Amino acid sequence: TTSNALLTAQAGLWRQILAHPFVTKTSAGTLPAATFDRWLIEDHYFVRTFRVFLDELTQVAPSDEARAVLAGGLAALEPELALFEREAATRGLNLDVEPSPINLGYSSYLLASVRDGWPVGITVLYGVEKAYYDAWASVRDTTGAETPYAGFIANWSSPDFAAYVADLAGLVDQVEPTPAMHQAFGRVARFELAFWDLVHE
Ligand code: MP5
Repeated sequence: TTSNALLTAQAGLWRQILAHPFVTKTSAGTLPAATFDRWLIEDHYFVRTFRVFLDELTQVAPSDEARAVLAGGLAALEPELALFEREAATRGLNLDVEPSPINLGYSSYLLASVRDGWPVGITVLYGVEKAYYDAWASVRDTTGAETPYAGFIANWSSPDFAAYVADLAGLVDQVEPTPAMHQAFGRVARFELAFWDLVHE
């Protein structure tokens, strides 16, 4: 399938995403509080831009089926942003901070990718969500109930999120893979790694 071809072409980077110390330390509860805070602030900006991206991608979606899948993703962002804002308030964090250049680059790339049309845009969406699902699902069953970040891990490794990512793969699979799609998927994989490197360093 097209989704498998995209993943296979990035197998090396994908392994690094799953094994990233940010993921393993979040799961183990050994992530320094300041590292999680940094991620929370950066990712809040990313998710807010992501909401605009989903909205704009919906405008170029080719079918009712695709629009329905994307509407589900948009709806899930409301409780997700509420989770970010609750956690930031609890931790006394100011979310209104200038994002890092890597975050600005990734967020801006999301929006730019829509101009390349549906095949590239849905590839980017699939890559963004698949990276988070695969990373957090890989530690879901070994994360202790006492870990302070369990709610975040659950958000991206739940059966509902798994079904959404499978629906996105189904939409990608309706398109024949192109070099532009492979390029976009590789960009997402590199941005994901750079984002975690940035907050983890
Ligand atoms: C996601 C995210 C998952 N929150 N942050 C990054 C850097 N990549 C992917 O996207 P969403 O919208 O939270 O499901």
